[in-house]
Amino acid sequence: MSRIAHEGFRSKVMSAEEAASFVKDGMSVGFSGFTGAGYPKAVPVAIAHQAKEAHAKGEPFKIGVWTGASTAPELDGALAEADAVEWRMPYQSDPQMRAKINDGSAYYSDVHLSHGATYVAQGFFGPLHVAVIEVTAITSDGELVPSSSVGLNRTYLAKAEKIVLEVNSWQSEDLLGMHDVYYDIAVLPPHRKPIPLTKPSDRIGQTTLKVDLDKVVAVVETDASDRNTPFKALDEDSKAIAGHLLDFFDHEVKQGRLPENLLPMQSGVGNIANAVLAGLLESKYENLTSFTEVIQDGMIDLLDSGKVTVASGTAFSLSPDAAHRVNDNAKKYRDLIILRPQDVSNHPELIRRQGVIACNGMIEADIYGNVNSTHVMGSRMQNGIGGSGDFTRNGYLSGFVTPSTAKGGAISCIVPMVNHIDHTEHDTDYLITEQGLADLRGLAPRQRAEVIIENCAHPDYKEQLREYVKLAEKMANGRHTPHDLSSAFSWHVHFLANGTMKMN
Ligand code: 0RQ
Repeated sequence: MSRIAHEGFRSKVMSAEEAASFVKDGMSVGFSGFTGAGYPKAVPVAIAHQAKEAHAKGEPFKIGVWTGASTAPELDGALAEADAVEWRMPYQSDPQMRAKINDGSAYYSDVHLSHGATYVAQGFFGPLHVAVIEVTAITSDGELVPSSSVGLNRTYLAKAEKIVLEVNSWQSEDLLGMHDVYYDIAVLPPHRKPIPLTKPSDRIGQTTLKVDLDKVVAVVETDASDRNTPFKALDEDSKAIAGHLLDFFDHEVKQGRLPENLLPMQSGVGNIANAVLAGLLESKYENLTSFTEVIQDGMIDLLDSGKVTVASGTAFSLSPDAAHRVNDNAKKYRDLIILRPQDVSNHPELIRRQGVIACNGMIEADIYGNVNSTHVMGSRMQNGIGGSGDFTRNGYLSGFVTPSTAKGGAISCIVPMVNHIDHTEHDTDYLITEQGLADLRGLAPRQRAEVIIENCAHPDYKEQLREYVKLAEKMANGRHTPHDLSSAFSWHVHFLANGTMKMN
């Protein structure tokens, strides 16, 4: 049976190539898609093709690419490869898009994920010419059943001048009922009201997205799976990191600072974050809840085991196996998982009210607890800040996890001064590497340096860090946060020149 139950939309069905022709050089396009889920599969590829044809004729063709977060080769990859991206926001992780950002041919604005909706609605980024949104189905009363991510779709549908819909029959029809699209948040300041959500299981909106049929210029039918990148197998380091976090939870429960079933958990993207969830599966904790943005494999296992009773997010980010499991059993998961717009899943008010425990990956931290989540050696963008700032700034207990070294030990992930700051010392409650955990709460900078070096740094770099601290204390113009400004970045400089941060 057709997924398009409304004649008004059926009459607009056309090919991806015809739909792509509504996108012209210089336009801004809002695409659905969040961490490899729910992105349009056909129209972006057709836009990329159009760009290549224009370039072959010597004509310009570049667009603004606005998404929910990272997408997939068929969207970020195809548009980057066709050199069709003028400006992009927000979080991305595609290797081809990353290459264009880092060679300077695409501009990238790395905004917090919770901010995007208001910025778009207020027109901070200029007009939105076209929205290209994947949906699971169109109902008989002309509303849209979202697919495997919600992201910024509510905002893009409301703001765009023209709308292209991709109806993807690969997505399970049983997704209907999983989503919670809250519309009152779309009211702009000064008219906003408190958001009536006090726990992850609360439903405060509707299950479908509204759309103005008059703005819909094309409907394209697709049948392709989400990107689905497998996670790396759990290694000893990630198991050790998960172990340290669980010990920390045990301690906090014993102190009466966390309840027996903890507080709603947020866990970030990436392999280590997924490993932390796997650690929880083996733990004694029961009746856990999650208020997060991405639902990874580890969370599905926790829901299957009954250890987590409900997970609230904005998107899936699953391996092929887990994606099939969720798709085949969407009827069961729609009672356990709630997907919301990202300005709700990442809302500071809700994170603070619920006391969310935030745990995210990082690139590096410095001896004082400042954290770099985004940049490699000062200038190269890795992925973006994503929602890590939303959760870290507002969490009840906020921290970061990483192996203590990268690139086979040539890089220390604990450095004298981070090469870029995404999260300041004021927001970092704990840091964890496979070496151990640094509980930074209540510590002054010099006390933090000692705990971070002794508990988190790799043995190969401990002495070098201690030497830096001694030098900093000698050279600094103050004793609060001592730095030797002339050598604070010497570790990064040494790596760029010699391929290692080891000085001796
Ligand atoms: O490089 O890809 O060349 O091998 O960085 O590192 O160890 O695979 O780590 O997958 O857990 O991702 C911070 C990127 C960690 C992620 C980051 C190199 C390393 C490797 C990736 P290769 P790993 P993970 C909510 C939360 C920001 C957004 C966020 C991220 C690559 O967690 O994007 O938290 N976070 N959102 O070799 C140089 C160092 C390095 C380093 C690692 N110190 N220096 N390179 N690498 N440490 C979800 C969303 O917002 C959507």
